[in-house]
Amino acid sequence: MREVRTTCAYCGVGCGIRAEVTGERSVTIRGDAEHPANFGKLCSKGTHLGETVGLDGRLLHPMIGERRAGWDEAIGLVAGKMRDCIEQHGPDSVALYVSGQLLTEDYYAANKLMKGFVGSANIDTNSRLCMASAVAAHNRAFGEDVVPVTYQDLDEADLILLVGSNTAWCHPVIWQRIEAAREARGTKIVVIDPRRTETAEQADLHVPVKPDGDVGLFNALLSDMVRRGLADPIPAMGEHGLSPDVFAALADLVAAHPRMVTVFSMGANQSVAGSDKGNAIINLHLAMGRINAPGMGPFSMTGQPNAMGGREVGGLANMLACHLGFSEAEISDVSDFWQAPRMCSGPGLKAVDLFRAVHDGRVKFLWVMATNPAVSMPDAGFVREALARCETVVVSDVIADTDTAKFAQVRLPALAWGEKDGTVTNSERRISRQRALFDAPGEARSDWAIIGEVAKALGFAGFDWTSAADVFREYAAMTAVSVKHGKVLDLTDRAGLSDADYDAMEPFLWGGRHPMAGRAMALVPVEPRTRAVDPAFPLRLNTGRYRDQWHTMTRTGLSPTLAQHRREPLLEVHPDDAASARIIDGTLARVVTASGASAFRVLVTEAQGRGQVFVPMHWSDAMASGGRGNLLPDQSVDPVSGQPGFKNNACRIEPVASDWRAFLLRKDVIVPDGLVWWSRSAVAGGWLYELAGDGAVDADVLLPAGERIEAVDMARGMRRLAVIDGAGALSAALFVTRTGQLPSRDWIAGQLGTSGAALPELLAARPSTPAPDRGPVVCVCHGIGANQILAAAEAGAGSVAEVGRACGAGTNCGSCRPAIARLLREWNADMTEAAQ
Ligand SMILES: Nc1nc2c(c(=O)[nH]1)N[C@H]1C(S)=C(S)[C@@H](COP(=O)(O)OP(=O)(O)OC[C@H]3O[C@@H](n4cnc5c(=O)[nH]c(N)nc54)[C@H](O)[C@@H]3O)O[C@H]1N2
Ligand SMILES: Nc1nc2c(c(=O)[nH]1)N[C@H]1C(S)=C(S)[C@@H](COP(=O)(O)OP(=O)(O)OC[C@H]3O[C@@H](n4cnc5c(=O)[nH]c(N)nc54)[C@H](O)[C@@H]3O)O[C@H]1N2
Ligand code: SF4
Ligand SMILES: [Mo]
Repeated sequence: MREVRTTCAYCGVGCGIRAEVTGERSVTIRGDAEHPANFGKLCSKGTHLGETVGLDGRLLHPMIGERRAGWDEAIGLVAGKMRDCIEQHGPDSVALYVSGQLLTEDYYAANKLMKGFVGSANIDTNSRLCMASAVAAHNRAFGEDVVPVTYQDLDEADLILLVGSNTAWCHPVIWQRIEAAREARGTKIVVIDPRRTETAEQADLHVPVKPDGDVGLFNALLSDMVRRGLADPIPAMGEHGLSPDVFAALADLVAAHPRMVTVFSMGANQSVAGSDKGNAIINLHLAMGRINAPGMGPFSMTGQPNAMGGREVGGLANMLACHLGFSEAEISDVSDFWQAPRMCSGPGLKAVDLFRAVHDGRVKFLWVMATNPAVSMPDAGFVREALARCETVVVSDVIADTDTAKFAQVRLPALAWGEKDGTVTNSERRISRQRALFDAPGEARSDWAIIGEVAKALGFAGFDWTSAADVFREYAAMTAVSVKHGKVLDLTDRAGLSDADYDAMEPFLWGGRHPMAGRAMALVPVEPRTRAVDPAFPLRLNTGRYRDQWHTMTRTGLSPTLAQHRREPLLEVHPDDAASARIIDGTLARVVTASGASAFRVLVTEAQGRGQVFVPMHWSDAMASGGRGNLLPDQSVDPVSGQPGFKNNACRIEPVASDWRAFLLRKDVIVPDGLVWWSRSAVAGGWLYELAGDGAVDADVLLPAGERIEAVDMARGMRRLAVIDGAGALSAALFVTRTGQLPSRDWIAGQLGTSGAALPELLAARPSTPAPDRGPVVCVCHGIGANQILAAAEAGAGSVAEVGRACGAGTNCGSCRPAIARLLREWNADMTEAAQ
């Protein structure tokens, strides 16, 4: 057994992990108590990382079409296609689309190749979909893309405004840190979000801003503070549309608490007014002098583990490396540093424009690294068309069959988390090491090394690094150029690190706690804008994330534990809107926009505002026939940042009918054909499929070969089939109903691959002496259901901590604590009602 200190694979909190390697591909994960980002805590995704390090579905060899190829051939082909394109159509016919899930070293290498050697800035990143608006706001206000606070300011704040952030689900360890501040110093928490999320439920005040109403709201707050004599007088056009009580409560809190941090995330950035939202927030802090001191400042939180690192090394098409822009002096200094033979001369295409250029043939060679644009780009149908038309698509990924990889002529196997080595920068500018736990599987290589090989095959000098440390030293040395141009980003003291120093490098902050102190900062006047309303699409479509899934599910989708939180993609809709569209909770419904349509399972909930619906972004062709959130948003972007407006699109909803519903358990992955709908989720030892179809049910197609037992339950309109293998174990089951309810899947899913149960039990989908129904799983770490939590409440547990002591729920990673709090609140409300 070996212990390795590394950093979590997922979000921008950047939690430190102590990984105990227990076998060839197995690992026990614990939080690193010494890491300043998390002090030992991890959320559900980090805690269950060990379930995603197996080799199932991995891309382990270079592939040309469906043929396995050697590295030399694959690199030769990629370099050859690139060279042909550059020679025949110029450097701008080549593009790279990269990702905040690359390490800084990978990102640095990709950016150097494109901007200094291919001679085009056509390299953009999925951070365009994520952080571009915050980057633009920082550049406009601070002259550099710098986050002016650290996590410690959250500990020391008296008021925290969370704008467009479902922190409890998407940055759970930050959420726990905020809750600790509330505990320690009574910090007030405000959530500004059109939806009543689990985060909003925990707040002191939920401000249900209308979609994209943030600029108006922050301008109105600023005017109110000027009126109170608390802010420098500047005219700011504001309008908020909130009830006067809610606005007054918010304004009073803001007025009363100078130590205020405003955290903003995708509800701010992913908007056609994203940059203006960022500046409206920063303006309030600047005008009130609430910046550059403990416990105060605007805080754009990053999403991906290395979104920040990518920004440092110039992953965005409109930046050079090291926070530099495209002035003549900057271009020439970067060119000198790289000894670049063919330096680009200006910004390249931003993601949405880049895929337009692929679509219309201006870009003929596209290399996609560590991102899945066929799923995650807006108007994904258009993006798929673009990929299908492109002459050469190269995909570097860790998974063999992503939706994007289907369009690739060449697939290159990259090292995954747990195998790769390098650095990431988190939301607070803290650089940490990711360290390898396992040997490289198959022929997989690190992304920087693959890029280096292609560069060398093209005859370029300056890519013969032999380790991640080599690349890091070069990047650190290059920050001398940013310093020369007056930037804060400065890693020059690390340029001479030895390999051993790099291996042992402890997490560190660049820029210190308040890097903007003493530097020039600017108010940027911004005004609210409105989008036109189309009567054919009367509802507003909002999209976002689930607590236990990561993006396009290529990795979290493999975890049976994480699947329990939400097994299917849901359309969340207010009861009034559901009633007008004749849509019933638990059935299927379609969301239709001008760009596309997709079907979801319906969840009717008052947490959703009237006139607004919400769907997740996670599901792909690999996981479901419907639930494809990204077929829906259009291509409109923020004019300054180029970031898509993912959170506010016009739509309508309509019911989806089917003759029958079913669930299917199998050990293997299938793609059921010709159904109205299907989706799959991981269970121990296999997959649980939810199905809906018309006409006859073809059990022979759905079930694998084997001894079959069957029962027909006329009373419930149900047909039940189980397949038993030679050893007597359950290898598949299919339960179909035309009119009634299907039984709970929990117990029977647990029987897959095991042989303990009697046949009548399998056909009943429950044991002969049923255990009490635990209800939907709330605590995934301990497998505790809602009914068990309610039982604890009934037995006297009055707080989340007491529930934990009674049944263990919420005592491991803590990601489910907001859900437990909600159950307790509902239970208390029911009791009060019953008593009246
Ligand atoms: N579990 C999980 N965690 C993740 C990720 C994941 O995939 N899964 N991804 C990571 C990444 S890359 C990112 S970028 C972050 C994203 O983290 P978040 O930004 O917290 O996540 P989202 O769910 O995209 O959106 C946040 C909220 O914005 C709200 N919103 C929508 N429109 C508006 C508006 O007009 N104004 C305001 N004020 N709010 C609005 C939505 O209702 C939603 O609740 O999460 C990171 N962490
Ligand atoms: N509707 C809607 N759409 C959205 C959003 C939204 O809120 N709403 N959010 C947007 C945001 S903020 C983001 S960040 C994007 C995320 O969208 P994507 O970047 O497309 O999402 P991922 O599924 O994380 O894709 C990462 C890919 O890289 C692979 N991978 C993992 N590690 C490595 C590695 O080390 N090397 C290589 N080469 N590959 C690797 C994974 O298998 C996976 O295929 O989605 C955006 N799309
Ligand atoms: S909050 Fe969760 S997903 Fe994010 S870095 Fe920490 S453990 Fe990983
Ligand atoms: Mo993101």
